[in-house]
Amino acid sequence: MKDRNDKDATTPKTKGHRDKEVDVSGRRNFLVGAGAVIGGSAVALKLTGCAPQGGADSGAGAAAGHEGQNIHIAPGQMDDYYGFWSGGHSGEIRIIGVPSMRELKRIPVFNRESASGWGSTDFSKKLLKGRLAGDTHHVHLSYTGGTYDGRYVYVNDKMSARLARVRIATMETDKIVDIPNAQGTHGIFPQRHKTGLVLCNSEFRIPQPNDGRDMHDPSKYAGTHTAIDGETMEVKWQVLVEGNLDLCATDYEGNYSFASCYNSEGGVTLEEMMGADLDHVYVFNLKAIQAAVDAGKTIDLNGVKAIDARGADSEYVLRVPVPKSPHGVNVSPDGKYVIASGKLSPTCSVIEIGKLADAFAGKIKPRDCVVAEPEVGLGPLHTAFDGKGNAYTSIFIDSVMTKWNIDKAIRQFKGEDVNPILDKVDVHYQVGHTNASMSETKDADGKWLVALCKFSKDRFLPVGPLQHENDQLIDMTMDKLKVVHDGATYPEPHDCVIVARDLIKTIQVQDRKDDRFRMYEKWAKADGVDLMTANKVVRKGKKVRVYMTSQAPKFGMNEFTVRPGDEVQIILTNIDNVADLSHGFAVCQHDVNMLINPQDTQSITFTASKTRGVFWYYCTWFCHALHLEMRGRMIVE
Ligand code: RUQ
Ligand code: CUA
Repeated sequence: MKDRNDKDATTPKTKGHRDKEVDVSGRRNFLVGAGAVIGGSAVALKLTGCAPQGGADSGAGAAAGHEGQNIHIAPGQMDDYYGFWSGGHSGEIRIIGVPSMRELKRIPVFNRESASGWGSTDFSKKLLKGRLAGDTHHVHLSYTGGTYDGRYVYVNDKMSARLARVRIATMETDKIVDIPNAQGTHGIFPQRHKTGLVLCNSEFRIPQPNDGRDMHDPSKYAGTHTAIDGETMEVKWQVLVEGNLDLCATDYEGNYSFASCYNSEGGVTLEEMMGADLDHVYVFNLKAIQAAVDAGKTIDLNGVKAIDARGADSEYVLRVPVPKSPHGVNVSPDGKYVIASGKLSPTCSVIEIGKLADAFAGKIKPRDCVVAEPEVGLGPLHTAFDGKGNAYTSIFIDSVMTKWNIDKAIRQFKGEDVNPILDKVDVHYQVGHTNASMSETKDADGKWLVALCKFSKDRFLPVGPLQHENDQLIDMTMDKLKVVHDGATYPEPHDCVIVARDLIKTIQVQDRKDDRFRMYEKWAKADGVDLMTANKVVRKGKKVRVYMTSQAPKFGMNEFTVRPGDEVQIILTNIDNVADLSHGFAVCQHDVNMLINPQDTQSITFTASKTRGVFWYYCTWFCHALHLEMRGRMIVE
């Protein structure tokens, strides 16, 4: 949705833009008027070019008598929540402390990362299969009983249609799976009663199979809704559909998964995608699909058991009509409603999950499951919840967060004269995703709301043509929403989840029982060495394995010798058994650098210099007063 041209056009001239007297009402009137004229058409998107809004304190004031929450985390104190942020086209995940909004860690996933050596180490190369770029949008944690169970984090790669998993104990990526028959894997969501399956949407339709057939006949293209086992990370089944599946959500019972779906026209250009008045929320009947898979009623699609559900509604897929191009789908914490945010329509569509069984049975029309359609503003994208019956929708074009009440919206839809809109607060600017503390669980607690703004414009010191995104923190405990913090962030977190800190348990020293160590132990056994003690060079022809230990402030070997052009594999075990005592291993002139945490083993393979000489290896993580002395020589002779 980001339009760089618009961004240029709206960069504030220089000063004056923080002045209170800047008139924002003119711009709002303009937008609202224009929106009314063009209705839900794509032209609305061009309106992202807006005048700068009010300054730092343009957020609505606190309700009288309630000061709101304290966001200041004093030195030595810790945050109440872990925020898991996707890193967008950086290909990573970030851990942010909430409410301080301090960045606590970056977890490399689909990217190459110099400090840790992710993308260079043998283990990460095995997972990445030579690809070093990714596009993460959606992070979700594994669930048990409707809330986070502290086992895993899952994240999508839109670029190469992959799903990755991070183990929470170590916050390290441990599996990456390719999703066949899919491009543009976008929305993902784990089952919430128990993960279980992780459902993955393909946003781009392709010929099925994509082997050169049907390339010039887009009417034959299809998208896929894929189920992956969150434990084994195996692809279990796929359902073929005709639409572009965007965001994903699951219910709390294990019955359904949901996908917003645009481009019901089946177009391949923007113009072609804008013809119809309606698009859909697709409802996937997981039990019916599983029964068909178990009964062998599937086709084989590149080795995947698939159901072709294109065309009409069936026992597998129901299409609930909603206004054109819905984007976010979010399920309320009470498990009752799916809320599809309108994007091109100024409304949210509220679908009552309890009515879906009747719609699948043909007793009511799919559209009868829509029980409310409140007007929330221009360009609604995503919705968060406070667990008290209120919804908070990010409004892209208006640059606001809208707080609204679900029950009131339903009553209004039935004809009652009530206004479901409770508050709007300006955010800066063009908010994409939003989420709230524990909002994606049954334990949504209504404390902190985050607006992930796509543009920051005038909010930070300028740093050249590429400006930061702006993650804004909002206190949601008062009647009025209040923006309390601006957080500059590197491109481009799409989504986040905010998790109560007591649900996250990590280890500080590697657990040698971890599966990852079996690989190194196998090699060591074959070479007759013990990883924890060995400092030894094992040569097989041109292949040289160097087993080494590290213990502050020394490597187990002061030098080792190889021959020009050898394939050298360093297998390094950090025998330090102390929290926060990590070492690094870098080799001069060889593009080699990796991290080895306490009690960890990592390995990296490279080609030794073709010419003879001395090449120092050294520790890259400050580990000891004698850290700079922690080094040795690779002698190539
Ligand atoms: S989707 S706003 Cu991946 Cu909304 Cu980005
Ligand atoms: Cu070991 Cu620095």
